[in-house]
Amino acid sequence: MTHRTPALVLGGVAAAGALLLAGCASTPTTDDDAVSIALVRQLSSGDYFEQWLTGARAEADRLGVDLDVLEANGDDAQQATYLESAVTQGFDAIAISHGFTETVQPGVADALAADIPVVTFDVDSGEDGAITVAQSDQQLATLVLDQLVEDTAGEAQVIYAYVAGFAPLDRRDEVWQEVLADNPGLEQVAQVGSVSESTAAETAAQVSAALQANRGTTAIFAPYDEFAKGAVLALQELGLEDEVQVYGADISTADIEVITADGSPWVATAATDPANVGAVTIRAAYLAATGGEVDDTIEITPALLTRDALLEAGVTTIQELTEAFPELSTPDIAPAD
Ligand code: SR1
Repeated sequence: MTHRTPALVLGGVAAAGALLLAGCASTPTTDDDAVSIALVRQLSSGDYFEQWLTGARAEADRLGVDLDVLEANGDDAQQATYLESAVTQGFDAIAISHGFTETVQPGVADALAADIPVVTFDVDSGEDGAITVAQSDQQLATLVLDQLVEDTAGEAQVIYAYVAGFAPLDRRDEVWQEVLADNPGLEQVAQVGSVSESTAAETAAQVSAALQANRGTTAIFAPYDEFAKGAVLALQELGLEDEVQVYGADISTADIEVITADGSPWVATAATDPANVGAVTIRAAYLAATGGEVDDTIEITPALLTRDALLEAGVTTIQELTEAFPELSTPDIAPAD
């Protein structure tokens, strides 16, 4: 299905964006002719979110968009406040990354009632009128879990990292539950996980405790790169890198370094290019704000990246990765000039 909103009188609404947002660190909009987009994020720390924002900013620059980034840093009430503030100020479009339905639904409903298009990434707004962007989380989990099942012949004691309530993690969890049901030789011996400003460190402590309580562990399913990095840290601390393998999600230059390091237990990840996903989200918001055509639902296909494949390709950075795996760039999704 395709979404089309009436073209806006851009100068008038952009002027409203020139107001300072109370209490936020955004740059006021100054170009009256530019399309203004507010990007309201729940989460910002970690490689994934940093790279995503780099891609979003670069795409906004390319399109001449005035982008105001409102970072809630994990504070849900703050995210709701920023969202309502963006509605009041009359941005031409609002993009939202992560969060929870109960946090964002009122603001999204208000934005849509004010004819401000909304693009959500990785959060269910509970509102039909919003354009949704997601990685194909089901495919992402399937790719990496197929690898786990192949490597272990379906026989493994697995520590699982998961925090319920985050839309992408919940979608990946559905696949994990199916894989567990289909492979009776797989046993989940512990569940760990924490999403915070220091996810990797907290996950490392939890994985370390779980490993010591479950000496027969042979695999860790950690479908978020901060979880996977935490799992690797725990294995290194306990000297278990040769006995337990990590199956993760996401990719970054820092992740590539961890995966390709000598003796790394992180043997596979499934990922999109986060910068590309940020760029797609901004293009969707831009098209919606300017009366362009954009699909109501956008899904970005991930690729399986094994440690062996990264080593064979000689990839050491995300830039080299996107050259070696060109399918990670998707300029044809929501194209805009
Ligand atoms: C807490 S949610 C973390 C996930 O959000 C994005 O979808 C990334 O893929 C990451 O794994």
